[in-house]
Amino acid sequence: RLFRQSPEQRVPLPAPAHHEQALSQRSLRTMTAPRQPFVPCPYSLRYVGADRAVPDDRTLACIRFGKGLPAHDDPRVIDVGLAPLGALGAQLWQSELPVRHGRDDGIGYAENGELLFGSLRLEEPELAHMDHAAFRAYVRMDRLLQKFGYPCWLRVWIYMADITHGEGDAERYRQFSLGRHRALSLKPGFELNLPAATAIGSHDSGLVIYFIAAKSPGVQIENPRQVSAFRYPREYGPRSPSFSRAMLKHWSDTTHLYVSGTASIVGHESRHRGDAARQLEEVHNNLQALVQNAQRQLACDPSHTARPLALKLYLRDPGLMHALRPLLPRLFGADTPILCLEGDICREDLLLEMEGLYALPVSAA
Ligand code: 3EB
Repeated sequence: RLFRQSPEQRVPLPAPAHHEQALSQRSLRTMTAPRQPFVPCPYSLRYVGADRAVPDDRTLACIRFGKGLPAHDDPRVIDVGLAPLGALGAQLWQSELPVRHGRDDGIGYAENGELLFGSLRLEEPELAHMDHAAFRAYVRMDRLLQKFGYPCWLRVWIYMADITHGEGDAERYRQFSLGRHRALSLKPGFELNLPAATAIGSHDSGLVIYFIAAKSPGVQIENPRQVSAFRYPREYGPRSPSFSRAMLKHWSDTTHLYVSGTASIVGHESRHRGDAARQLEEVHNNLQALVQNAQRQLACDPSHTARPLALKLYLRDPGLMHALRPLLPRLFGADTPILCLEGDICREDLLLEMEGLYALPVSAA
C-alpha cells in the first residue's frame, strides 16, 4: 500500500442524521414553538459580482476579492487582496436566522445561533515574527470561539502576502505553520479534530484569516490518495500544517463537506510540475477520492452523488485561465458555481489549488 491508513479513519463516527429523526424533531419544534420556522440549514452561500457585494441584516459574511476596494467599517465585510479572474468577485454567506454582529478583541464576528463567522487582519510589522503572529492569532480566535459558545472549528481561510518568501524553514508559510501548530497542539488529541483550511498567497501586504465555527463538532475526513498534511515529513517544514483535508458537518436536514485547499499532490509529493491542465485533473481526482471517502464514512448510498455547491480555483499565473476555463465545466459540472482567483500556492512547484463546499446525500439506511 502506497499510503498509510491514518488512525482518524478508524475513529468511530457519530450516527448520521436520520431523516425520520429529523422529521420528528421538526414536528416537535413546530408544536412547542409554532412561530419558529423549521431551519433546514443555517446559511446559504453564493458568488456575486463586486457590485452586489453589499451586506444586509441577514448577512453573516461578505467576502470581497480584489485590490483597491472601497473602504467600509462593517465587521462582516472581509477584503482579500486576490484578483478575481472572471465576472464573480465576491461571496455572500446569508443566514436563515437573525444575525448578531460586532467586533471583539479586533475580531469581526457574526453569528446566528448555529454558526459563527469571524475574521481578523494582521499588518506587516507584526508578521516579522510570523510564528508568533500565527500563534497569537489562533489563541485570540479560540478565545472568541469559547466566549461566544461556538467551541468547534469547522473551516479556516488564510491569505497572506509573500507566502513563499524566505529561505528553507524561514519561509513565511512554514513559520505560519509552526505558530499555528503551537497554538492548536495545546489541546490534547488536536489532530483528530482539525479544521479544514486554505492557505494562499496574495500580492498585497499583511494577513487575513477568516473562519467558521459551530456549537457541536464536525467530523474530520482525510484523503486516501494523500498523506494527511499533519503527517507531512520534515522536508516540508519544522512543524506539519495543522489542517484536515475536509470537515463534515450535519446541519438540521443536510450534510455539508467543507473541503480544504486541494492541490496536485499525491502521497505528499507535488505532481505534474509546469502542466496546469494535468494539475487540474489531479486535483479533480483528489476531490473525487475525498468526497467518496466522506460518503463511505457516512454509509451513503454510493449511487447518490455529492453535489458541489460552490468551488474556488486559485491560479498562480492568470495567463493560464483561458486554457483551463473550458476544462472546468467538463470536470466539475456545467452548473457548478466556480470562483476563479489569482493566488500563490504555498509550494513553488504548484500552479493551482481548489477548494469547495459539497452537499452530501445522507441515506436513512
Ligand atoms: C497541501 O495540500 C497544499 O496550510 O492551511 C492546502 C490547504 C495547503 C491548506 C494550510 C495548505 C493549507 O499541502 C497546501
